[in-house]
Amino acid sequence: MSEEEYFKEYQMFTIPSLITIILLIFIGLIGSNAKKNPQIQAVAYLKGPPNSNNISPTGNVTFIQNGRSVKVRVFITGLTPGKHGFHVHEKGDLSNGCASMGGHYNPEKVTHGARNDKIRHVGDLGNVKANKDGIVDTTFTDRLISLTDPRSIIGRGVVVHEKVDDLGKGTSPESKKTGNAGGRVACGVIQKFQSLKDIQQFRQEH
Ligand SMILES: *[C@@H]1O[C@H](CO)[C@@H](O)[C@H](O)[C@H]1NC(C)=O
Ligand SMILES: [Cu+2]
Ligand SMILES: [Zn+2]
Repeated sequence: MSEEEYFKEYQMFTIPSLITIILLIFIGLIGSNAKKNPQIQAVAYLKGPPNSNNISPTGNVTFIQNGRSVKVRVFITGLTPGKHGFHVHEKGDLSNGCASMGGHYNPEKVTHGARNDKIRHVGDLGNVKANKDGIVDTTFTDRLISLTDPRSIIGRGVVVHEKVDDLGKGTSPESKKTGNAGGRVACGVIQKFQSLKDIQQFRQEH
């Protein structure tokens, strides 16, 4: 082998392997970043038809997976003052407004209950309380809903009801099914985001 031939062969070997090494370092960096920031977030933007005062409820609900529990942040305006049933419903289907979102998300086929009950629908998040100006601004943590499980709530619907959810403690049979929370005044589809930047992007586009 001449010196020139040797050099060519040497080059052919080193350049592709250099590229491979650089790629591997890159993949490693991306991987370790994903581990450092495992937060999975989702948002539902809520909207409803105008109420008797000609006000349309609007709002947003943010979900952040935190280990096995999910932090839920709720902002809503335009509600009537007082408590309103607040659930994850089975379908993220707005084709017929909030009516097409199906029933409470209930993969275990159990009875309706309160958020802190042992037996409840996965989607049973209790009530949110609007102040005298019709505003809800609240945060809570739930251990049953999830953004990662096979039973994830991503792609399903958030529904706010006209009336208070009796949490399954009422006397009518309907109590153990829906909590007698009445009509649906606002709803939205739960969408997954990797970062706050993605959420801002989505807001600008909608
Ligand atoms: C939700 O609404 C509140 C109040 O209008 C706002 O400050 C917040 O940025 C919104 N969050 C998202 C994720 O859109
Ligand atoms: Cu509901
Ligand atoms: Zn329920």
